[in-house]
Amino acid sequence: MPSIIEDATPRTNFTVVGDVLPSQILAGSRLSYYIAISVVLFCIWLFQSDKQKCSVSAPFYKASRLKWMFSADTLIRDSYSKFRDTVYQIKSTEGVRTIIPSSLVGELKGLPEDTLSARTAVKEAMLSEYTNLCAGSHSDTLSLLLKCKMTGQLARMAPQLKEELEYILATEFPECQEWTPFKIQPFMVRTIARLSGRVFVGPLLNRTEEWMDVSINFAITAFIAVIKLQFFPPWMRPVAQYLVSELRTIQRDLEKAQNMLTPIIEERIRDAETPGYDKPDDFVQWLQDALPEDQKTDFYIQGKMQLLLSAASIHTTSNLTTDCIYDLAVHQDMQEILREEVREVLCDDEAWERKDSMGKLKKLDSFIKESQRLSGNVTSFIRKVMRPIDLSDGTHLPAGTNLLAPMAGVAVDPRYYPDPEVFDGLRFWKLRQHQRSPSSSSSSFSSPPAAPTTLDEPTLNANGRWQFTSIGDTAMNFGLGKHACPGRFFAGCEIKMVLAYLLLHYDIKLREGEGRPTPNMFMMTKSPSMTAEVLFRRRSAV
Ligand code: HEM
Ligand SMILES: *[C@@H]1O[C@H](CO)[C@@H](O)[C@H](O)[C@H]1NC(C)=O
Ligand SMILES: *[C@@H]1O[C@H](CO)[C@@H](O)[C@H](O)[C@H]1NC(C)=O
Ligand SMILES: CC(=O)N[C@H]1CO[C@H](CO)[C@@H](O)[C@@H]1O
Repeated sequence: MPSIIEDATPRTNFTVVGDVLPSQILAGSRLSYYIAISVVLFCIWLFQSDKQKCSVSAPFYKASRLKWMFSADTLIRDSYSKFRDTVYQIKSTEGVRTIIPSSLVGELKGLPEDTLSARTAVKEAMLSEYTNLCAGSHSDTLSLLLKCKMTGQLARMAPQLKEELEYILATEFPECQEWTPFKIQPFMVRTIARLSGRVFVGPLLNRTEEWMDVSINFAITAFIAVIKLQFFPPWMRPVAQYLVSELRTIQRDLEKAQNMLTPIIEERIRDAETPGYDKPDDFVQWLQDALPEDQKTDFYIQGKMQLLLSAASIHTTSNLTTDCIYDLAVHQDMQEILREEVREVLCDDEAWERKDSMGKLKKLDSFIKESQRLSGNVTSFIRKVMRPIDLSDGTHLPAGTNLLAPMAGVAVDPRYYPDPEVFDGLRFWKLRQHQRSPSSSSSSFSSPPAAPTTLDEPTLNANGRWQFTSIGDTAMNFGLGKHACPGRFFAGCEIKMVLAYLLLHYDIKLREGEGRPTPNMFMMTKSPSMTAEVLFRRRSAV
């Protein structure tokens, strides 16, 4: 089994409050010394008074820091059901957060960066001054390349992705002649890292364990570094950073990435001079072509952008794929429904490569979106107010206000999603059918929700708003507005491929008597169980 992942992924189940400092955060040398210091700091931190003055004229929802740390999803749900369409505030571990309801987020999503900044908010959340996790002026290049180069050409990548998928299944997935229990989460991380790696760094590094290792672990190391730093009050961080060994690991990883990429880029620059040279088609090359002349040989920045790209894409995508597997295991009936669709659309090898194939998997698309609705992140739309904003309900947001949207609440608001607690894999598929032919309204869904949903993608067709990749004021899993996730089309494509392939070849079920694996909740990040096993059995007839 993939030992790298096993060792590197945080294994702690962050549900026991007594075990407040995840053991993993303390791992390493000088353990007992570290524990002592951390416990003292944690107590100071837990009980320190919030001197921050709040100049937003909105009510507060009272909750302890512990609640924010370990059960942010219930915190957001409960507070949302109390305030709903009103702006309210919560004290988070890093100060006050102002929560913007769906009914008002529409007024904000179009505002420019110098008024409402996504970059500053993310930079601060990642404590970039210490972690160095920020692409700076290159962020826009990154988004632009994903939007232009990647999204438009997904079909072209399909054969490579499928090849890679077959390879990893052959080498790292159990035989499964009989029902075989398998820990799917670590496998998904490696699968997605491999598929993405093929498109990010191309075939040269695709199967190098060292690259897999760095690209997977960079995000995890960064996450731990940020959490450790957050335990120290801001004034202590300039000194405290020397206690956080992960910060040095981040630097080492950046150097590793640089060293691995350098020979490849150098070779390409040399080859480019040969007439008739056929440029490779991957992110390394797109970036090469996009960078200004004087940065084409800046291998450090190119390595860094690769790692930031991996950090933004691997765990987000693999976590959702894992959640989909858990949901498939619970909802046995959906497997045959989806398999039927997959068989129809992907009837032969060429179909996998056809431009519109993935788009035709509408039931699967709906299933993935439904999984995401219930398992997705707790909050979204992380923004910082740079210039004062007045909302139409009279709320004044002064500069410096930190915003969040209460996604975990919106996702189960019956006004937007009827029977919100029910997992209905075909929920969005039905909505799409409904929109296309209003006359043949299905009984299970007769009144379209009054959600003020708007589309940011002008190219989407009429039923586009219920697609996995559609975003709107009540569907914020990929954010909203100009900074919405530019990788979501690729993510959708990858997830569909993996699920389609697994559905065709395997039956999936939970262990006898077990329910759906419970998610982990830690610091606003909700993620699927890392240790749960699901049973797979190879299907004789595809
Ligand atoms: C299921 C998988 C994914 C989820 C849930 C997800 C979610 C998000 C969210 C919530 C944001 C912030 C948007 C905002 O604040 O408005 C974001 C930004 C971003 N995502 Fe994703 N993402 C996923 C996959 C990917 C993939 C596969 C890539 C790359 C290929 C990617 C690249 C990015 C980048 C570069 C940004 C920053 C955009 C900007 O600031 O302009 N993401 N993503
Ligand atoms: C969920 O939110 C947290 C905090 O805002 C963020 O660090 C994490 O990357 C998000 N995860 C996904 C899947 O978007
Ligand atoms: C994905 O899941 C892993 C393991 O459950 C977790 O450590 C990580 O924070 C999650 N990442 C995101 C972006 O949700
Ligand atoms: C270095 C390496 O193993 N590269 C491989 C990347 O993937 C392609 C096809 O999947 C292989 O042909 C390469 O050998």
